[in-house]
Amino acid sequence: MSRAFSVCMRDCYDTCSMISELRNGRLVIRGNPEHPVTRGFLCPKGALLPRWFHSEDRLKAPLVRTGERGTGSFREVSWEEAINLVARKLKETIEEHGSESVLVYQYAGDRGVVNYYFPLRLFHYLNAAMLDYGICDRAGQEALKDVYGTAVGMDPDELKNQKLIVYWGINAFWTNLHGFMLAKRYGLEIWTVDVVRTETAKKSDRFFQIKPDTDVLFALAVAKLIIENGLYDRDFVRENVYGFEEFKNYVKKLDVNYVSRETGLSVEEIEDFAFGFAEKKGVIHIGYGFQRSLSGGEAVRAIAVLPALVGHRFGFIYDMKTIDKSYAEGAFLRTKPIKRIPQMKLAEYIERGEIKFLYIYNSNPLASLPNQNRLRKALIENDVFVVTHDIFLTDTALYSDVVFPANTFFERLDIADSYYHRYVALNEPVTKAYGKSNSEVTKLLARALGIDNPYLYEEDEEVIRKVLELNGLSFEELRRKGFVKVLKESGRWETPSGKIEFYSKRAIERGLSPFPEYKPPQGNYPLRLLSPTHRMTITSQYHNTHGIIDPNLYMNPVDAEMRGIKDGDLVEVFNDYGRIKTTVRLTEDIPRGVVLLYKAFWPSLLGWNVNFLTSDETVEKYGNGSAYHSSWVDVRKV
Ligand SMILES: Nc1nc2c(c(=O)[nH]1)N[C@H]1C(S)=C(S)[C@@H](COP(=O)(O)OP(=O)(O)OC[C@H]3O[C@@H](n4cnc5c(=O)[nH]c(N)nc54)[C@H](O)[C@@H]3O)O[C@H]1N2
Ligand SMILES: Nc1nc2c(c(=O)[nH]1)N[C@H]1C(S)=C(S)[C@@H](COP(=O)(O)OP(=O)(O)OC[C@H]3O[C@@H](n4cnc5c(=O)[nH]c(N)nc54)[C@H](O)[C@@H]3O)O[C@H]1N2
Ligand SMILES: [Mo]
Repeated sequence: MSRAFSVCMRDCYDTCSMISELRNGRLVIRGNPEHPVTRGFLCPKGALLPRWFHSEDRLKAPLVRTGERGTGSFREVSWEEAINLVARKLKETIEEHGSESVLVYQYAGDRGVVNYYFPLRLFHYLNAAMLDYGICDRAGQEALKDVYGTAVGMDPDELKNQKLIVYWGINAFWTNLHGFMLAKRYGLEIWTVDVVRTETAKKSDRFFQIKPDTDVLFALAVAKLIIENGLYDRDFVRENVYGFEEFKNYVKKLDVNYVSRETGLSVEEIEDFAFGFAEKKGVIHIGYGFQRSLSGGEAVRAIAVLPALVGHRFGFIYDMKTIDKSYAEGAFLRTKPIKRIPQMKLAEYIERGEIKFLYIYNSNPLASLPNQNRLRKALIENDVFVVTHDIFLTDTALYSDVVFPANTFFERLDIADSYYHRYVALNEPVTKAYGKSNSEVTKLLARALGIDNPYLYEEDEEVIRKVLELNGLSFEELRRKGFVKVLKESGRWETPSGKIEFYSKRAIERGLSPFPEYKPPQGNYPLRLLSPTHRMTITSQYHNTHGIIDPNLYMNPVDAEMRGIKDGDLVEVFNDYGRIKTTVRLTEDIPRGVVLLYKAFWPSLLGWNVNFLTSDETVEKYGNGSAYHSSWVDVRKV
């Protein structure tokens, strides 16, 4: 195979279309210049994909544990032995503890439609337990459904008709570079609302530096000023908004001086935001990052109101469900209802003895889940058989009984859509190196289990063709260009009233107030610990291959001085979940009362990562969404 279309399959907004080839045995990649959003340039971490692909560290043979869990004692075995062992254990577990004691844990380590979904067919067939996803964007999903009935917002191609975009709690220059460049290219004014003066903030026309967890107040105050100054779109609101009068009365009570004190924004800044946003009819890219806190859901509900006030039907960007992928997943193979286990409660369910067999792929929970001390203890102390399918010997693999080597997306056929834009892209194999794809392993397991259902043996290309066909798309067109845009009607508001609900009936049904509510953040340690993304990584990926790891604690100089800490000092960061030691970097980009450690390198590299300190509380009313940012710590010099 010489030239091929590839897709960067990372858990990333952009889902870049690329052109790949093998030259003298080395992988060479470049951006596909035809792709309207990703436009032929790669982000700095994507450009290093060949290094990841050729990494010497890639797993080459299946492993079976021989010593204590987590110590890395394994022996290499044949595929046949590994598959038979896993199949036998799976059978025994189901016979002894029932099919719901088997949990398949997967996430977006690779976003290929086949590679992501196909293994679920086997676990549906077995009636196994599955995740109720809560690690990433859940609270915001629930919040937007309360207001719009859906979390699917604007097609970013429509940015060309806009004047102002607000990046609210998203570091787009690092996490959605092509989106940021699109906004620039279309000449939009760019504002950022963040706690930290991020690269996005520095590159914005305006930056609103807000105190953590106070976004709900800020957004409500902006709404109040827009309404009370008559700057909202009266016709649009009259026709399309449910509960406007009630909402107006609700925000009337809000004292803007109080909002200013709580948020740390001056009254003038709040007014500037309100008046400018109304005048330019702003749209908002609502970040995934900032909603991972105890107040994230309430904040997203409040923010969601603003674009509607100025007349947008769907003036927010959050999620995009371009194609229906349910055929690939095959829930129709199930004969019992699904037992869903909240993703964030993995440790708790293991402790309770409800999970006896854990099958993990496309994810590295022993780096990415919070409260790692608890999770690791749960795995060591309870009787649970763990199988991990990964490209590398991650921490999760280290804690497993059997490890299957995975191949990469450069080695197989697949397609992917994006959660940001409306293009579906083709991924063709370029070459073969090590390991097997997720669907290959699924088929081997099904065979070893003696299952003869044809859906478990469907060829990848067949699955792809069928998914495309069900979505009215042609494989041939995809083959010609490498991508295809999915045109969709602008959606309807799937709320109980059929309108945009400023007074949310769904929220009431879920036991919440019809309006977003503010609760002052509270912690039992003085410093708020944020753990956002790093420019060069994807959560736990690439630290081992791109040679970049930033373990520094970032801190405001005033907080440091109070503790006798100087730039470069070795410090201990601690709370009730754990303690870690690292060097400190002082910067005024971080406000007082906040410290920052980037998420979430392999703990096996340095003996820790930020998730030894993060809170495993979940936001129950918002789908048990994660609350990483609602973690509190103190710091002392060592
Ligand atoms: N380079 C890179 N790109 C990535 C990833 C990566 O690891 N690295 N991860 C991918 C994944 S899985 C996801 S979900 C997305 C996430 O993409 P983003 O949403 O951009 O991610 P974060 O950096 O987690 O969070 C964004 C910002 O929220 C801010 N923040 C924290 N608390 C608050 C608050 O209370 N209010 C406000 N207004 N802001 C707050 C943080 O300071 C941070 O700058 O990125 C994807 N892309
Ligand atoms: N402290 C803190 N922690 C966080 C966050 C935070 O903001 N702060 N963010 C959270 C968020 S938003 C998310 S989405 C999660 C993400 O957390 P995870 O779901 O754990 O994602 P990754 O760390 O990207 O790990 C994906 C794994 O899949 C493997 N993989 C890649 N391709 C393939 C393949 O083709 N087949 C197989 N079998 N494996 C493959 C990779 O090698 C990697 O080990 O992390 C969460 N963790
Ligand atoms: Mo995420």
